[in-house]
Amino acid sequence: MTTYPAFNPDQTTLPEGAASPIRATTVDLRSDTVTRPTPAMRGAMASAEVGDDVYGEDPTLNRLQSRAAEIFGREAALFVPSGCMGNLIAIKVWTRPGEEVICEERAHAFQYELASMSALAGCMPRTVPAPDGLLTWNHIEPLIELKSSHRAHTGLVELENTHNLGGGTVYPVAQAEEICDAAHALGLHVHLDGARIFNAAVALGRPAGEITRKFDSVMFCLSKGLGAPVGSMLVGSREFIDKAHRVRKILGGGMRQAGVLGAAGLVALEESPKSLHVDHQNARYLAEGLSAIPGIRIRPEKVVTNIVIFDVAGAKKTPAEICAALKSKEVLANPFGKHTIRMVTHYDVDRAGIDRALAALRQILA
Ligand code: TLP
Repeated sequence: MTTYPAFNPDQTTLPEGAASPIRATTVDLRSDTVTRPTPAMRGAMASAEVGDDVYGEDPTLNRLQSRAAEIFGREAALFVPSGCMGNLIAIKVWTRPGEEVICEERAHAFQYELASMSALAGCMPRTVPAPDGLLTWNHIEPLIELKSSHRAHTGLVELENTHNLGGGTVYPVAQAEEICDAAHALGLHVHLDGARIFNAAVALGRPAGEITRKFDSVMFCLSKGLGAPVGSMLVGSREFIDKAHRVRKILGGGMRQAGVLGAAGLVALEESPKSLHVDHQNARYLAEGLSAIPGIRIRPEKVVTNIVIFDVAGAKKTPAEICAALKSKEVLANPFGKHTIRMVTHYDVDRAGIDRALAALRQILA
């Protein structure tokens, strides 16, 4: 089974003491998490009406939660500090300690969430590799165990859309729905790590609520391509959200005047999906440019959202060396595997920035 290197943002950050950690001229392609709040978000934050959310009295957060529930066609939603916490809460709500969570081998919840499902929910991941990270029911069915008195029982199925390590790949709706239907027929719940579900929705040309309607719970991030400074959402039934609310508190995620964050989240939710297609166009443009550089291997046609993962096994430098060289040219990217580098497009990087990244790579690999 493949293991993935520790995600090490320090590899590409500037030295301590710098006035601003990232210079305005830097092309930062490490992640869409680096997006800074837009002027509209900052304005909304400054004037947000707030209250104590632990009492359920923050009007801005309540508005954000109602709007998220509405967009996803669900009974309720909950604001959570991070995507990791959102996934963990869902796992804790749907499972009991000692159960297994079936997920793809490169799932974020398995690779990059510090084994929280084991440490804090008492669950064991049961993983299976799938092409481009996209599971089918045929991958999942043989892993399900519901009766044995020897083996751990399946507690939950978890999918990821878009699939980060798969390269921002998108589930065909019918494939995801078949999994949900088949799991439900066995009495199993299905949680979606939809950190970038709006990217998937834009790529499919269908509303986020429609492509996720069969999942029992969905987590999506406001703080990635949507650009909010902090926060993710869980959506689901009233009963699920009531339980999630308690688990959030257990995990220390009860917040007070969180409306200042929610205000940015509301702008992110309403405005940002409209321009994600530009990030996708830039990602494809980047992938096409990369495919013409000797030593780099990538299939541009596979890049359908904002994540670009390319293979540098054919270059004479390691991913870490290449990223260090890029950094000296004020282009930031993350090594993302033994032979791979990841670049993620977002609204803080324009076409000229992509051209700079491509020119820097051409020089480094020449
Ligand atoms: N992903 C981050 C890193 O952790 C790798 C990134 O830069 O892409 N699900 C998925 C699919 C994610 O990509 C991430 C973050 C999360 C969950 C966790 O979200 P946060 O960072 O808000 O806890």
